[in-house]
Amino acid sequence: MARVGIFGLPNVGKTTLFNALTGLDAPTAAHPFSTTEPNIGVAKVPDDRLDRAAAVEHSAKIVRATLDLLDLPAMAGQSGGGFGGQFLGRLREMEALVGVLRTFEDEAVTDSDSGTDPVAQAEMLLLELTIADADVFARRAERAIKEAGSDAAKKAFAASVQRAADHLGGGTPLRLGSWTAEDLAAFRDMAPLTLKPTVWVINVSEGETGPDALSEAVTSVVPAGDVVVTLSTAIEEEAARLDPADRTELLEGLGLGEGALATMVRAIYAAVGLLSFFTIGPKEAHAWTVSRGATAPEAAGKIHSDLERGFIRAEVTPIEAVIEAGGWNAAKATGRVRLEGKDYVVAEGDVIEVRFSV
Ligand SMILES: Nc1nc2c(ncn2[C@@H]2O[C@H](COP(=O)(O)OP(=O)(O)OP(=O)(O)O)[C@@H](O)[C@H]2O)c(=O)[nH]1
Ligand SMILES: [Mg+2]
Repeated sequence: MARVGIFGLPNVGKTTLFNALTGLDAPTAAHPFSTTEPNIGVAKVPDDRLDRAAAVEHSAKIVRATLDLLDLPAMAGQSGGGFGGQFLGRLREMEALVGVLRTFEDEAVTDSDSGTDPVAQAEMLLLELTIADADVFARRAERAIKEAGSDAAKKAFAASVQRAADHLGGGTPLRLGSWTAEDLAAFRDMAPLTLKPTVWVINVSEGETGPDALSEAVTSVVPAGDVVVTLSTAIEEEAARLDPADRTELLEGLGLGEGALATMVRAIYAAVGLLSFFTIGPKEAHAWTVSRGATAPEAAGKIHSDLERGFIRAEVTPIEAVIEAGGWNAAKATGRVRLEGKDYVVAEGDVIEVRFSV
């Protein structure tokens, strides 16, 4: 399962986002540095395809995919107070990061540590992560060079780490470099923050969907490939507390569709190389998680080891086909379900029924 760390400047809505994603009630406050210890929780991955498929199939239960979330105390703000890099080590354990950028204005919630310019915040946060990596790599390079002696492999390792240290020392995140497989293997132990896939959340005022210009501006200062999502954490938290029908009404009433959290979580999934496939039946509609490139038997193994061991074939169709047809059996009856063998590579959104024999 993927672990995702939320970071940002003080009072920008990190814990509000964490609550929206987990349904938990971690304390939030109008004063900066209100989070003093990391919050840990599990986010159910919102996916309205699963809800719609469960509705047509009359599934008794819905089981969602999950992400492990960590909400950290704020990084040092412009006033220089706070925790600084103290908690950055915790981010190294994560597979992906979510950087929260504040644009919402609220007199009751001081922005003296962050400002409301998302571009400035993104640049500041990137620089902090880059400096933290630079520090770790510079120290490791020094030690590696000393230890290498005349050992060719150790010398190559030291050279890789030194190149990364120089790159970082110039203020550039590692994901803006080109690295060989050997380089990346050498970096692995340092778990560099600036190599982690990052999703940037622009936290806008309630009722705003946020001008596209803002997200374009942020996109232009973060490394290519990072995803930028605009949402209001306050609205999303409120929506997350409602039951599904009321939530849909609130979000659709605001023109937000299934809500930006779904978009954000799917972006995280894609960034860390995960995808969802489904099993849909009267008992339950179930979302499962596999790595991109997983074969049908590997996917079957997520459901039960017997299904992988005794895998014969899989019946497969996109979840949209199940929804459109009005259920799995109807999809089959209209010829939309195909048979796939053991080499089939699972696609995002597949509904799968495994034929097996043990
Ligand atoms: N008006 C408005 N207030 C918000 C929004 N998001 C969060 N807040 C408020 O801003 C304050 C700070 O939110 P938190 O979620 O505690 O922010 P944080 O980034 O976790 O703060 P620290 O942990 O102290 O760094 C709280 O009073 C929230 O209710 C928003 O979109 N609009
Ligand atoms: Mg907080």
